[in-house]
Amino acid sequence: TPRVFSGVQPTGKLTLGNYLGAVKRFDELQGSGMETIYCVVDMHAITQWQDPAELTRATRLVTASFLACGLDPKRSILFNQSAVPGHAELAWILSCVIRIGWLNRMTQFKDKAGKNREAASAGLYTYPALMAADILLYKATHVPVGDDQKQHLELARDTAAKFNLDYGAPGGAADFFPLPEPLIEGTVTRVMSLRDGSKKMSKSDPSDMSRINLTDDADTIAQKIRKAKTDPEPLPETAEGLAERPEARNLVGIFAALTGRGVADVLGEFAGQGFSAFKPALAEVAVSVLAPIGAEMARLMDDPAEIDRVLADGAARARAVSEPLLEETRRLVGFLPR
Ligand code: AQP
Repeated sequence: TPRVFSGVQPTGKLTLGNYLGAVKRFDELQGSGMETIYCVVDMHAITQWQDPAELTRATRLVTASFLACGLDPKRSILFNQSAVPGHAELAWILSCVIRIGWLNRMTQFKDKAGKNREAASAGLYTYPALMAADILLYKATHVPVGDDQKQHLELARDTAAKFNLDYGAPGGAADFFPLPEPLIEGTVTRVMSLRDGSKKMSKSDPSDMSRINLTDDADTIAQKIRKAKTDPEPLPETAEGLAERPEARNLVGIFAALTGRGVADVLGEFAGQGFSAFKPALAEVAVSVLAPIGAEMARLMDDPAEIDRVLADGAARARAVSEPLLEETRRLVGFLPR
């Protein structure tokens, strides 16, 4: 059966980018006939130092946003990565399959490590091995991600193919790991910062004005949209008219994604109007989608024990799915049976 796996790091509050690029899609895939496994990837989060108490809280908060966005523990396996030790074990095996040259090409490492690469953690560098393990541990076939994760997913495919080659042959294991397909779909696959149309909206951006958080209240959302960077031109008639206007394109794309309308349709309504008319309309749409999600998250966060129970139950199911596959992987590598 086709199986979906994806994860989100508990490195802060989820943004509108995480929602439109990932979690909204996770929800839609629950009804697709594919098995769905969604993970709060706390082990990825510590590739850059996290305050421990904050990490604990953010792990519950991301789980609360999963639930508030419609992910259903009855229909999906929802768990946190560190509760299933197989992720770390398979990551080690795969880091011996992955070549250093592959890692050296990863643009996210270059972005996140900044100028002083020598001072970045080794975990930040080998992050793609853990990400490949996350997916292959379940033999997942489909991975919904935002556009920024495309390169890591290609590396996961290359890793699966090389493992199959290195450890395949006698016994017929040549296609032991399926090559996972990226699902990069939706009206906006990359939501950009509200302050800079060339940077993606990110939960770790130092400026809170650059993003809309799922927990922002109505006034904050309206204020952030009012202050969002734009240009002085009115909105164009067609999508081509947005090509050289990254900030305008971003806001129109967000409007379209939130309302489930096409960009052309949105421009049909707003062409010729300036941002003083468009921004209040966008704020209204954003508040109507996000306010109920924020309210439900707040309600769930009042009962952390219930969130922990959901995660523990999901982790037990994730272990049950992955353990036989991991045992087979150990056998292929030549480790003694347990
Ligand atoms: N701006 C975005 N537009 C569309 N999709 C996005 N995603 C993230 N930002 C955008 C998608 O959200 C999923 C979870 O991301 P992650 O938490 O694993 O880490 P990330 O990609 O590094 O996201 P952030 O928000 O930028 O976090 P930080 O600031 O901690 O690095 C992924 O599927 C991602 O594509």
